[in-house]
Amino acid sequence: MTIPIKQIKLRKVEMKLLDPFTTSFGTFQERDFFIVEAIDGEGNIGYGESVAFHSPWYAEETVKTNEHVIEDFLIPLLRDNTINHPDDVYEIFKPIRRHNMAKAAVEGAIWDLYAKRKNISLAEALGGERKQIDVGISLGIEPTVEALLANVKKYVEKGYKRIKIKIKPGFDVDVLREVRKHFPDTQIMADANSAYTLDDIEHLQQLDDLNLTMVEQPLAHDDIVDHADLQAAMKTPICLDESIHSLEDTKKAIKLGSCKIINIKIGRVGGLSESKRIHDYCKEHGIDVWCGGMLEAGVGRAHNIAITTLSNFTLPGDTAESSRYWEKDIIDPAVEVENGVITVPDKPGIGYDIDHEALEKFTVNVKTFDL
Ligand code: OSB
Ligand code: MG
Repeated sequence: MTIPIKQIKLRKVEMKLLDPFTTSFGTFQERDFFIVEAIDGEGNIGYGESVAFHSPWYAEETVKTNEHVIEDFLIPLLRDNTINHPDDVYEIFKPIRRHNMAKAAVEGAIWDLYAKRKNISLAEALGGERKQIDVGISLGIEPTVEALLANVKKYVEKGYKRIKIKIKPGFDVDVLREVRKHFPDTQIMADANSAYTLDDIEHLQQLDDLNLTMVEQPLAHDDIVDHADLQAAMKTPICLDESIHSLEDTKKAIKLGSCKIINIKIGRVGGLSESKRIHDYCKEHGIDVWCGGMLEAGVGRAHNIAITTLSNFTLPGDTAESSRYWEKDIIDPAVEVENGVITVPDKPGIGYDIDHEALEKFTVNVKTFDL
């Protein structure tokens, strides 16, 4: 059965995080992105959210490249092809190299539309099993260790299952040692966002004394070779984020021994279908996965929740509750975390309604494309 998409809407949205979020490569507070609507003309609308940032710091894509690629390349490909199942979209977009976040935003809207037309939840459409998912939280670099400790305390008390701490040279081993001292029993991990090189091997080996669940992306964003050397020299499991863009990358990283864990971000790997393939491959090869975050608003957050219901998402992800990011989210209800757990919605599609009033308020422009 084909999915008859009549129209695509590209809605530019501008929001602002409640608090600035600092990583080794920069600080975020303004958050602009696109909400993609896939409309079937029978009253169903599927929603996707683009996750590229304003500047190409984390990855090469930006909000502007997402718009360019969606408008000028992906929508024309949708016009020229028939979609029988959302899995077809990845193949249809294949002539376009990379631009995974642009592709994932459109594919995500089509997955949501597909699930809504079948009257099933997106989680069920993806083959997810969990009704509840465990979540952790990612905490940014703070000006002082005291400020970070206060943040850790706040979210440990709220019940988050694992605390991720952003690190960079000069804010790393000593800081983590201090956090570990105050929180001896908490699942703690670190994320370096590519701030180190193999010259730092001895420095990074000190992390092995801190009982960290993993260290995420310590080395270059485009490396899987040096990570294999580092993993061989460390007890702490390495998790890859930036380096993994596809199932192919996943296979090579596992073959080389570059990591023991993979962070799956739907946008970074080009969509839900590829996320599912990476998940399945990792499951067969004994590699745990978890769902990363891109400071998403409600639509992207709902997609993250749906993919996390798959069985090999065994580690808590970065999908924190809406109120950790936004004064007002664009979905109703907002995402809520209770004792570190999100109850997966069972309504059709992404499972949350759009808060149209909030979405309208944050919308700066809408472009409509007939297919
Ligand atoms: O590396 O996972 C990352 C935020 C911005 C860019 C990269 C990353 C992050 C996070 C935050 O860690 C995850 C979230 O809370 O959405
Ligand atoms: Mg990361």
